Amino acid sequence: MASIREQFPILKTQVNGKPLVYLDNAASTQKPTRVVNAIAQYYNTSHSNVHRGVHSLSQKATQLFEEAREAVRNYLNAESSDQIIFTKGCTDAINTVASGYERLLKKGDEVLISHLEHHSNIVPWQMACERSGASLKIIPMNHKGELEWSASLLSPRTKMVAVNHVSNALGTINPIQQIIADAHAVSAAVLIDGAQATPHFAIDVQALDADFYTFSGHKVYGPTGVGVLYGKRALLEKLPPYQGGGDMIKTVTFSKTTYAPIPFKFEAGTPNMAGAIGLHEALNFMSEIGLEAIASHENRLLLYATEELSRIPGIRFIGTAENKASVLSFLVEGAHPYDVGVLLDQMGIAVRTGHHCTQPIMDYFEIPGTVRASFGIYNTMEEVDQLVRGVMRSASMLV
Ligand code: 7TS
Repeated sequence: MASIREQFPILKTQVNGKPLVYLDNAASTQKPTRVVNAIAQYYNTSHSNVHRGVHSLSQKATQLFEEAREAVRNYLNAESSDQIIFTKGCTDAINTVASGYERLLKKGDEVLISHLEHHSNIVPWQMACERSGASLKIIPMNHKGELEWSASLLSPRTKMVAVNHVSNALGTINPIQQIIADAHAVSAAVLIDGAQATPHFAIDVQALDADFYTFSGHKVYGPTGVGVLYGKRALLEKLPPYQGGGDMIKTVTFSKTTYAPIPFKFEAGTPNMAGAIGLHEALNFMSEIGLEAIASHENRLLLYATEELSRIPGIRFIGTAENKASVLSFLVEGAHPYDVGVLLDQMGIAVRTGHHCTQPIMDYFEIPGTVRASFGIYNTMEEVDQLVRGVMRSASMLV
C-alpha cells in the first residue's frame, strides 16, 4: 500500500490544513506519476499529428496512439483493436451510439434504460427517441437500489437496452449478463455504461457478449478528455457517425463522401493522442497491481466502512444492494448532505454530495441528494476511520 500511495504525490498534500483523505474516486481518480510522466514524455519526444505524415515523428505518434488502442483492446478482451474507438470520455461514447441510433430508430421502436442511470445514459437516449419517434422505457428498481429486471420489459419493438454496469450513486452491480442474454433473445442491442465498473474489476466484453461498452479514462487513473467506445464490428459498421471531418473519410467530393473503416469513421479530427497514451500507462498501472487485488482491497474497504458507519446513530444508507462496488451513499438524519460535505472538507476529507447526476434515483428515495464516499486503489482502513470520525463530528455539530 505504501508503495502505491507513494506514486500519487497529491495524496501527500494538505487540504484546509489537514492531510487529504480523497474519497471522491467515483467522480474522478487521482493520477500516478507514471501517467503524468508518460504524457510529458510524449510531448517532449514524440508529438506530431497522427495518421497523416510520412515523416518519422508523425509515424512515431501514430504508433504510440495505436499501441494505446491495442492496450485498451487487451484490457477489455475485445476481439480486434479496430473495435476500440477513442472518444472524449464515457459521455461522448454514449452520445456517439445514441446519435447514430437516432437515425436507425423508427416510430414504434423502443429504447430501454434503467432507473439507475447517470444522466449521461438518460439524456442522449431521450434526445434520440424525441428525434426518431421511438419510445423510452424504464427498468424499475427497488428500495435497495437493485434493478427489478424482467425479460417481460422487452418486446420485439425493443431495439436498444442501455444500462450501467455499476451505479455511480449507489454502487449497485447490475445483472448485466442476464439483461444482455434476454435482450439478445429479442434481437435488441445492449450498451453497457462501464464508467464505474472499469475502475474496480476486470471486464471481458466477449464473455459478457456486450454490443457496446463505454468508459472514461479519468476514472481509471488516466487523464481527462479521453474515453473508450467498444462495439461489435457489424454494429459499428452499421452505425452512422455523428461527427464529420478529417481522418474519418475515405474519399470526399462535393457530391458524395465515403467514410473510413472503423474505428476511424468515429474519430473525426485530431484525436487526443496524449490522452490515449496516458490511458495506456494507467491501464498498465492497474494491470500490474492486478484487477483481482484491486477488487478485493476495495471490497474490504467497502465492508469495513459500511460496518463502522452503521454504528453512527441516525445514519441511513441509500443503496443497500446485495452486490455492490466500492461506493457508499448515506445520509445523517437531521443533517443536509451538503452541510456534512462542507464539514468533512474542513477536515481534509473529500466526498461528493448532491444528486450525483442521477436525479431519478434521488426522486425515488424522495431525498435531495446523498453524501457519497467512493474508494480507490490507494485508500486505506485508516482513511475509513477518519471518515467515520468525521461523520460523527459533523453529526454532533449539525443534529
Ligand atoms: N456513467 C456513469 C455511471 C458515471 O458515473 C459517469 C460519471 C458517467 C457515465 C459520465 O462520465 P464522464 O467521464 O463522461 O463525465 N460519474 C460521475 C460521478 O459519479 N461524479 O462525477 C462524475
